[in-house]
Amino acid sequence: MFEALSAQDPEVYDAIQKEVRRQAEGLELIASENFVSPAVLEALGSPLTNKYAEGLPGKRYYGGCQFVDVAENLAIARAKALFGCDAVNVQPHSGAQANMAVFFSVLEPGESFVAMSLSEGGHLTHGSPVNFSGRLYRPHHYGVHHETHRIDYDQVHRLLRDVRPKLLIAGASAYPRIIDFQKLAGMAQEVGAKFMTDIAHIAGLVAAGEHPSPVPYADFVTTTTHKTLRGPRGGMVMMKEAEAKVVNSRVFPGMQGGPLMHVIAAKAVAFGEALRPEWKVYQQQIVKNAKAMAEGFLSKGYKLISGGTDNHLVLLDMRSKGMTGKAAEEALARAEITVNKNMIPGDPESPFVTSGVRVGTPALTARGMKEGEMRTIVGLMDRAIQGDPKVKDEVHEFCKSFPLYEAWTR
Ligand code: DSN
Repeated sequence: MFEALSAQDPEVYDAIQKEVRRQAEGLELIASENFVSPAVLEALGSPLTNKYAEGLPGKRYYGGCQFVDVAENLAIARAKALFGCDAVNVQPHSGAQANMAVFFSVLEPGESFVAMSLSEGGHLTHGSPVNFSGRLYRPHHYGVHHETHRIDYDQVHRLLRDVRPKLLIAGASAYPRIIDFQKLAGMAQEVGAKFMTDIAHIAGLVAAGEHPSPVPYADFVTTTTHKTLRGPRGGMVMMKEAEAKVVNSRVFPGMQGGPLMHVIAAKAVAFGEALRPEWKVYQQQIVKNAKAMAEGFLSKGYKLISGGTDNHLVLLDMRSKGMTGKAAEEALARAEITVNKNMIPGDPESPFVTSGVRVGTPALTARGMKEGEMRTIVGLMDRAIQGDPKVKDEVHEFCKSFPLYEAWTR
């Protein structure tokens, strides 16, 4: 692996080698990350990166697209089979761009929409003032009940009736519970708003039937392809057939130039993997592992936002250990356990400090770890948080039993 690169560019080669070793020797608990298969990596590293293919399969602005058309048609067909959607655009370079394509399709600048607040578990592209969604449009945010930490559906209903927006968005980046998409769709319909769900975090669970699907209820379902879905970095928009023409034109030429055909081929490979029976077992194990982790933390006296989890992530309230999210993230990093500090509902700290830590199980589960390993990892994390310097060596030793990307470090 990497013969040409190591000979030609030792500096970049060295950075890649160190990153691959970091991924293999440490414990990855960032809830939005995962480890793709060697087949996905091969498609990503293929000469399809060379091809310009503006337009859609069969209707391109450049010649020579007959083989990238095959790859994109496979990605489209497999996405439809996986999620049961009417139509899909697999070209968005990222989840943010998938969301942008929907904003551009539904709203004019200055118009209102309703979405979950980032500080309560939502996402940057759902109306943060520092993001295009908050700068170009007028967001009205709902949150969670501060005792139960469940979405405040009554607040959503009130906001929709007061604002009467053209768009309701559901979806989160730090919400450990099931989202009732059907209920939200009914509320959107009542006020004549289009309904978009951003399932980036839970897409793999949705595809495997481990979280109720929004596809029957939503006009648009956006996602990234690299989180629980375990594909290459990227995004896509699923939609009702009636929305497809406008969304496709907002992706290109509205927002992007040439699609990344090597990434689209890798999306097709990942969707192919997700259509296999073992995929469901993997997604079920992600949820079992998150529940085992939640129980482990509860037994060690940690407070959890909402008291537990239904999905792939757990949100720890570090105030229960007298620590900030930042201090906990740093203590875990010293043991090569990677997490991210995270705002919790009603957080008194700034986003740079926070009171929470978000942990997720998709990447650990992709390495073959199960509930027993989750209990061991919680023990290691608890000791690392308390500053035990011996944990780092134990993490390295533990990870040797779950090899990762060995061919990439030879
Ligand atoms: N950055 C992603 C996450 O960690 O949830 C969302 O885009």
